[in-house]
Amino acid sequence: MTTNKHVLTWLDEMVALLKPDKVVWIDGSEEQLKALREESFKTGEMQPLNEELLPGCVLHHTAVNDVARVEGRTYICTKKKEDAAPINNWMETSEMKAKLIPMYDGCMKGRTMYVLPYCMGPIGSPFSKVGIELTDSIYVVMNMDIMTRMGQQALDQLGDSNDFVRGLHSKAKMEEENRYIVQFPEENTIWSINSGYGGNVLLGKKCFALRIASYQGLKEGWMAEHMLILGIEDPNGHVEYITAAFPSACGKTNLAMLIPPEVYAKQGYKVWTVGDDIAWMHIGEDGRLYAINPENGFFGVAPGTNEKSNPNALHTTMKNTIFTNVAHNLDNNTVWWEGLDKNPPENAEEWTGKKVNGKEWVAAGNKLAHPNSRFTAPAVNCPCLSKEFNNPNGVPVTAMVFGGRRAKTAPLVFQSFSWNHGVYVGSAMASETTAAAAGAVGVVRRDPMAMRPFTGYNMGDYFNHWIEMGEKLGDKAPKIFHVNWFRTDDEGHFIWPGFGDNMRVLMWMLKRCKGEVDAVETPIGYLPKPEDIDITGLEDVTLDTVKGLLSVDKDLWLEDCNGVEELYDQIGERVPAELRKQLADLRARLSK
Ligand code: GTP
Ligand code: SPV
Ligand code: MN
Repeated sequence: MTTNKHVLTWLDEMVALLKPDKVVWIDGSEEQLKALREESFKTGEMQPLNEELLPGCVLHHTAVNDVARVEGRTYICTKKKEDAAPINNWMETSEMKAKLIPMYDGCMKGRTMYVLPYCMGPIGSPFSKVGIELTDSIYVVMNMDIMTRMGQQALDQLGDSNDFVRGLHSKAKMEEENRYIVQFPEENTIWSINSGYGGNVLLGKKCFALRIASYQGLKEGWMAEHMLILGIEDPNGHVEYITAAFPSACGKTNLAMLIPPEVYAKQGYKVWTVGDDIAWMHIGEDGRLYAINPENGFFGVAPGTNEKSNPNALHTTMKNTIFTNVAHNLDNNTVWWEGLDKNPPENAEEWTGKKVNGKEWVAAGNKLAHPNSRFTAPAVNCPCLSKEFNNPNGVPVTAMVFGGRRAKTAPLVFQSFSWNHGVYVGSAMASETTAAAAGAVGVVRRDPMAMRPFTGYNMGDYFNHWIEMGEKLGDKAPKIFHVNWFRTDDEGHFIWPGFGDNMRVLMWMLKRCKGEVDAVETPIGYLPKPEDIDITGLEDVTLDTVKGLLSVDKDLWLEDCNGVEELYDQIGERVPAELRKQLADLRARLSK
């Protein structure tokens, strides 16, 4: 399929190490994929679902100890410690290789190795990049087919170039204690072993498109961010684009696919999805920032997705979709998850594959689907997919948004005073942890720019890269905002309705960007006047509710500043002086 000698030389080395029985190149053809699906049904790796209700859809269960990203076992390996540490797990490159090579040695004996070329970003885009993943998993091949532009087209995009990411994945013996997800950014290389779960093994996604790409962006002057990309079309057909970084399982897919509330829909506003998880952003010829989505599908959280919260996502999953760790409805061979509807199937298999009476199981407080169960769905299925999805130049970004799950501190929305203040706001992000990563859920941790688990180099250098991008963009830089959909009342209920109604907040942002609305200057940034958030048609939200959502508790904020300082101290001397100054200025404003 290729004469690229860089590819072929590397492949020879890897075959010698892994010793597979058979090597199969994935060309991306329908025929080949069909044969692989059939094989996966035979081995039980995948189960076919109801062809009438869910055409082309399949179900997969992972091992019970392998259901989320494993941040504690994810490493950035560089020659020098200070280039990756201290937020990342670090190990020196050759030391890590010495540790992993014996595990890889012969691990594909008796197995087939798939050689999987893929392109991140639209074919033909100057901003796209190619990777090749070697894997012994059909699940990986089928997922990568949905999530990337896979096969011959990717090799054609690469040509004779040596600029491709070398990805190595083996399920090996699936030993939890020997699970490693390792990035070598200085060598464009990813090694993943002993896992079969999404973010650990679909190497084009977090490993390449964020960890490796963030490092490439540093070297080449662009940005790889954990951000959705959406467009808001006004009644005249003019579209403005917004990107937003929220930590894992904090609402990117939902915001990216939102349905406008009645008050906007009837005026003719529309929302278009460009991406739901990752944005690669370059400065365009006109000096503005342009974003492409490197992915070709959605690897979305299933629980909570329903006809009301996110109908676009639900419809996207109705055909040619892979479901991972959801519940199996055995009556009609379909799928179910918490929050899909109020009728858990009685005749069910819960996510581990165990047969249960679903109604009784759920009534007893158990979950039928794993909280991090996912769908892998093709972007083309999405009813609100942007016409610009394949635009090789991307879309111009008007506003950038940071946000997380904060029960109290952060107000519904505020705007930063400047780009550098916005970088501070991103660096100071904090959120309650979710099921997307192994470990405790609901603990507040600092998650700068939602990139804590995904930055492929020193976090201080990363902050500095943001500041330098702002210098290059000058007055063409997007405006930066912060949101919080997750404030709770005294009983722990979310106060803001969220989901589609989040558009009300986005509309305020766009007005700010166009200079069409005033704001209140506060110590933390510009806040809306409560009456400027349009609550027409909302039943449970009054002007007083909005006032409450916009209130800022100075003592909580001063306490939060201590948390930011701790983070900066942990990162150490590479934290830009500008951000230390932003922190000092914020404290001074809060103490006045
Ligand atoms: P990753 O794919 O892990 O990066 O997650 P994501 O950021 O795309 O998160 P997603 O949109 O899948 O949302 C995760 C969870 O948050 C789901 O259970 C949603 O139902 C819930 N959620 C999303 N948006 C809102 C919102 O506006 N309000 C509330 N209360 N919950 C929300
Ligand atoms: C996330 O955890 O942010 C995800 C899912 O988008 S995974 O691909 O597993 O990283
Ligand atoms: Mn994500």
